[in-house]
Amino acid sequence: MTEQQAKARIEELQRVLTQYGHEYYDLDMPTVPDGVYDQLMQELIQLEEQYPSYRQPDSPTQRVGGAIISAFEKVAHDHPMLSLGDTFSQEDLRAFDERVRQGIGENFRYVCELKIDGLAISLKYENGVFVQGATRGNGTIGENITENLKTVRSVPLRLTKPLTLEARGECYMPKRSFNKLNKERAEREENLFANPRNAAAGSLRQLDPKIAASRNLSTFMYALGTNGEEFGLERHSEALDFLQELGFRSNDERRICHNLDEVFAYIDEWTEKRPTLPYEIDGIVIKVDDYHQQQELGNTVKVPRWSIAYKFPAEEVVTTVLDIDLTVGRTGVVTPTAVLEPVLVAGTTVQRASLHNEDIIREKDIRIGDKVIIRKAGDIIPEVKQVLFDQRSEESVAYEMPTHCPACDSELVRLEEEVALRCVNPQCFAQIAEGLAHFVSRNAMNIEGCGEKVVAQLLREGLVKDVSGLYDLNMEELIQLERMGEKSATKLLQAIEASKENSLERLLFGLGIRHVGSKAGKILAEHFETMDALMAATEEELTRIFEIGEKMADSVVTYFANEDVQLLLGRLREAGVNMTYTGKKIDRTDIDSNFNGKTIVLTGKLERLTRQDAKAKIEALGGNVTGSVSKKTDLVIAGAEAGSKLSKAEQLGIEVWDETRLIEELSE
Ligand code: 0OW
Repeated sequence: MTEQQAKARIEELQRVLTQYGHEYYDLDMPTVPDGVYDQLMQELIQLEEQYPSYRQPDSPTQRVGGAIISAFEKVAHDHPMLSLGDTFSQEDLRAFDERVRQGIGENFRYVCELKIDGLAISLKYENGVFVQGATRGNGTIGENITENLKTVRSVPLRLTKPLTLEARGECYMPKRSFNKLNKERAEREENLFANPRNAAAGSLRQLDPKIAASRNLSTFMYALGTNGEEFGLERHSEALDFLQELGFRSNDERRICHNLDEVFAYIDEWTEKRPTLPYEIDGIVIKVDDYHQQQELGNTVKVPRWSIAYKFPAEEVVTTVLDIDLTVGRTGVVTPTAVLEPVLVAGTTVQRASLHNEDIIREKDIRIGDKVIIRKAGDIIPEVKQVLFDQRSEESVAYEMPTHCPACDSELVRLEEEVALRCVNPQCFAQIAEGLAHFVSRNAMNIEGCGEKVVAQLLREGLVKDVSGLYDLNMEELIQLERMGEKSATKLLQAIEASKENSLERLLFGLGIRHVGSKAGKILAEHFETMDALMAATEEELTRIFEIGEKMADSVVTYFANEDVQLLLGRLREAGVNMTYTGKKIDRTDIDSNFNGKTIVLTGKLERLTRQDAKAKIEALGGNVTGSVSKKTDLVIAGAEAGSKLSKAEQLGIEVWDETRLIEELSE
């Protein structure tokens, strides 16, 4: 390919991938399969690496997320990023309004905006090109998070005009993305984010931009770094329009208000409509619109005098702790939960609130019978905020955590460095029941008609001892269960039979391997393709997979080393449960490359490519990188100090390339 051809190809790919990206991310209507998008992106990344002078700052490759960094550097803001004074009532707002009148008289107007519940950011542009993104930090010094913000699609990489300016706004996580993220974390038994604000902040503070890229963050911009005089702007409302013209997102719900009554009407309207928004807001921001009047009123060290925030009241209600329930999860963790007198909080009836662990109960001294304040201020999970001690009855006694499992009565243990209490009895009824319920659940083996009640009966009647027992069930046994007629029994048996055809990732997720959620299950299934290959995988091979960390690798190796697990898998295999990956392989037949359709193993140390890059490049050209050398392997790439895999390849007469040959072939 000549340089001219490369230049033309790069421009073509930048245009096409920008269009595909817009369809996928903004319109949610992709017109090409993911595989083709990925392959074209890999081609563009590679061509831009070879011809960096043609890499545009707004190339779609800049959205993917660059190298992992070790820490964020500090950056000083050109002008302090002020925060906002808070008000909580109409009375407070009247006082603010009075102060404004004293300062600038009667002839002014407000702009009201929704107060986005995210993280304040600063975006700097030179001649229209995005050059630096930063957090607000303490208002004077922030953190440089440019690489992470490049992956946020609503952050323009190039403005519609070649201007040099700073824009300020809020980066947030939409509710839908927040719920999806927490669901995935719950499956991996990772702790949940309490609210979208924490999730957005946590995402932007990741040192690996690829993680930020996966979190589907967005922005609403609401100010310029200066007061916009250099652009001839005279009021804040014009600045919001100006930002939109330049390519930023600013919130369309803003409204000009000529007096406090209009402000109160706006607040009432959005107090009502708040739950319908696709993002969290925690109040309303009121600003004097005219820039000169803002300057007349000025700022204190921390906050403007020309703007104020009205915060929605934190939803707090009082109710009674009727009992403290203990649930035993599928991994044996015993979680205390307060059973409450049902009460309405932020639009939902709350009857339970997790008490998390014994330390929390001690710290707040929560007892059965206590009157407590329940809180749900923007946080999704209601929590017991505090006990009303003055209403405590004389005979109430401190709550004692149980010493034995409420389900199987075996002694509870507290593993070192853990706060949680655990039941470690592998035969514990509650754990097996939870495990079985998980196995049949929708995202796992998807066996319909096998709800909690059926599971509990199957265990209690001794019809099932573990998940493989499902495949031995027959009609006679099932119809003796309560509320199980002939029809539902037949449907259940059909669902169990059908589940044998599931692709491997469903089985892996259903087995409930610690830290292996549905996403990790898919990654492992796609990579190893068969249960046997996965069972034989070493920790080193596992951690080489980009998304698999130490913790998960260790948990997988430990799991498959366990005798009982091997017996269980034997019974499942015996029952005819499918143990190979049958998910859709990305169709790459149209790629003309000598990697296409080949099974390739990477071994030893690569000097010029990282292993992830090599894997990505090979896969983009239709190759399939697996972890272990077998008769099925077509090619082994051996870097420095290659070990047993190289010798196995030589024994099996498999073609071996060194890294130089790989790079030559990749740049074909
Ligand atoms: N969160 C918001 C928001 C907004 C700034 C400008 C000068 C002082 C406050 O939606 N719509 N408008 C402003 O105006 N600030 C906002 O959020 C603030 C920024 C710093 C702390 C709050 O998040």
